[in-house]
Amino acid sequence: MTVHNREIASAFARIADLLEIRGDNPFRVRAYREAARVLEDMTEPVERMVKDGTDLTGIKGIGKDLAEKINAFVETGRLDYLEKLEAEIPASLLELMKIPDLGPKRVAVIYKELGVETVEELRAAIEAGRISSLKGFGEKSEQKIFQALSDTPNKKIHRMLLADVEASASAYQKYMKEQPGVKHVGLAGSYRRGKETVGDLDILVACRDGFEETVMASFVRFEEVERVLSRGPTKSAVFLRSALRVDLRIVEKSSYGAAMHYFTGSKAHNIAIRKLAVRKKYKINEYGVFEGRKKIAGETEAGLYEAMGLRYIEPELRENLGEIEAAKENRLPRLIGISDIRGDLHMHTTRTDGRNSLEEMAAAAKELGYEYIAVTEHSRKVAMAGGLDETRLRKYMEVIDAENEKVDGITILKGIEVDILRGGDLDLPDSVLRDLDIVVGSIHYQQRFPVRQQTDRIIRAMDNPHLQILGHPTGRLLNRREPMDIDLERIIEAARERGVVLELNAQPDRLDLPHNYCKLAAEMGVPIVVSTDAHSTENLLLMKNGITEARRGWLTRRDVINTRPLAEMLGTLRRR
Ligand code: DGT
Ligand code: CA
Ligand code: CA
Ligand code: ZN
Repeated sequence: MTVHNREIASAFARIADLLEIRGDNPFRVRAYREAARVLEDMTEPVERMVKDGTDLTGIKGIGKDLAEKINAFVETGRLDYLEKLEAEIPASLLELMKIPDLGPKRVAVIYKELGVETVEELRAAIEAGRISSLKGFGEKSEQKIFQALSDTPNKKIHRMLLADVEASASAYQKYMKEQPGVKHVGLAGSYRRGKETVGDLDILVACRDGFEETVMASFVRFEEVERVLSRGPTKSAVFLRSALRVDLRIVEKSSYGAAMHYFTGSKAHNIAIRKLAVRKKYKINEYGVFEGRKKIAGETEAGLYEAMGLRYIEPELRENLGEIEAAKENRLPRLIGISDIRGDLHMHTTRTDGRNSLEEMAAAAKELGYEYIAVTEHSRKVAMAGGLDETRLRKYMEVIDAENEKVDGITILKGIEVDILRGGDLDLPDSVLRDLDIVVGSIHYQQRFPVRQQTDRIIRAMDNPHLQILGHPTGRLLNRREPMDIDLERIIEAARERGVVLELNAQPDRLDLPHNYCKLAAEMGVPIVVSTDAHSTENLLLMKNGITEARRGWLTRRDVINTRPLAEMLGTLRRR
């Protein structure tokens, strides 16, 4: 049996939640939560470290006690401690914790005082007026909880995709900028860090003195606001019709940089920066950096990093995954940007399940300033999407050749997204794959094989010299489907040996390869291609989302093949 880092991380996160509900020592709660975060981002399989006898306390955030728990988990597949907590505390309380306005502490109170364990019981307790009489609750919060329950009737409350937040976020920013007296409007939090999903949106405003009240009034009047959750002189929160929660804070102009830094986070990055400040005998908070009583930075973020003796750290890197050390030693990567991109190597057209024709896709790509695109339809196995068999593919290749003759200023490459079959064979014969410019191989079926079988299947597919790019390598769909059970380190190594390029699929619910493995791939010398998998001309713009994930993976222009001119790009693909 394999135990994945992800599973250990979620066990630890669960322990943290349960301990918090129980009202346990906050340091212990934090230790579990931090360990969960570290494990989630780690690419080296902890299971293997355990089997190799590596001392786990060498991992950041893992002490002796947690190391023992990991060892036990890997060996037995279970955690006595977690089971003990689960026996003690009903699992439904963890669901209650996700309701806005109900953190672990309040859930604990409701549970202990009223015996409420489920959403239904909570609703009944509210209707009986029993919540408002509890200490620390009151009528206002009872109403809020009730409202939250009606907004999210029994459905799981989950984080929104970054791409689904973008339109509201920029509209809100633009709107706030237009208000009288406003000097700066910044979007902070996980949104600014480009995290794949966001819990809530954090907005900061700096305004002229005396305008605070009107700024606040404007904030809650934004047209997309459905409900005001709280309103204070410098801090308010609203709920948009899209179900996005937005926090606003008004800050002093002289502290705007420090506040942007603090509220951009991540929390782990902030804590690490604060530790560094303590070592320098400084104090740092959302108002600035202080040496004794003297404020030495705070108006700008750049100034703050400078005062800390660090190079400026891009928001996408602020996860406390080595960026502070790198900034200290002046070895931060020069992150890739959207303007580095010269082409897109994965897209579909009306020939299968795309919404726009070949001509339209080519024209739109040209409009974006691209040098080349590859049209990569599905192969026959993906019948739902009208996948092509050899005959239809050959016909389409002729159509593409003809189109290429017609259009100027952009090269259309003939490609395929060939399905990787259950045993690792490709869904089309080598005789036709050989005649294509770009062969992307992806798995679309049988995604639930055991780890060994799934990993072998993918490596077997890469053994075919015609497979040049491995498409959406983990198969994850954010909020909907877990990644496949695969040994990605082995796959990346196999890709390196064979000269296979890994795709970072830019679809907002894929972002696959995930950023931590992009980083690993680059470190192992395996190139990445950022592709949109566009099914329409507008979809070509998703490149931006892929680039954000690439930046979170520390990638530079050099690590990504579609930043290169056509001939050079083709030269980086494996020879067949
Ligand atoms: P989210 O909203 O769950 O997607 O994630 P964030 O990172 O946007 O988190 P949020 O909205 O709770 O807080 C925004 C930022 O404020 C966070 O990234 C770092 C900072 N922050 C919040 N709470 C703490 C804290 O307890 N300690 C420190 N050092 N920073 C905090
Ligand atoms: Ca947030
Ligand atoms: Ca927030
Ligand atoms: Zn696909």
